[in-house]
Amino acid sequence: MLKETLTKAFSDQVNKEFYSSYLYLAMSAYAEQTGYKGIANWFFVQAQEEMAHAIHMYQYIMERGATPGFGVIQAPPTTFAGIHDVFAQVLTHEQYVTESINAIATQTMKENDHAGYNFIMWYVDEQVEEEAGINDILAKLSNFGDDPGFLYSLDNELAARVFVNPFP
Ligand code: OFO
Repeated sequence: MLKETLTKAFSDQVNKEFYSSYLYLAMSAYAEQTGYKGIANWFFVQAQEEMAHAIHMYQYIMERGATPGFGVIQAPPTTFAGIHDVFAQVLTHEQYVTESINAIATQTMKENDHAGYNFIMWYVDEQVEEEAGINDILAKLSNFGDDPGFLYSLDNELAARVFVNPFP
């Protein structure tokens, strides 16, 4: 059975994953309302992924015989200072999530919970991928973000993203 301390850590993380989903939905709405339908799609897919993370982690707590804790999910910001600002805020948020996931990994090691460690390592890798993807978009925005032609092609590129359930 998952220890109480780890149950709390995993439950808090479930809340953060739900918040991430909510944040990306707000970003999707902003992008759509400012005319970037492809970027809105990218955020919508991201919101679905975060929801999948939350549910996956919730199910893991249950599978380990523990009772998940529930809390308030904070309201996300809804106004942004442009597309570059949105992605800059995504990076800051994902760095915060990475720290949180790493702290859980450390805690599972300290508490000798090998199964929990194994579970959370998927998320450690996932955060590396997520940060790399955002850094890539941010680098392009820094280099070419003032060019409307680039923003048009970025919007088209991000329109192609499709949700694939990471835990089928
Ligand atoms: Fe759940 O991966 Fe980002 O936050």
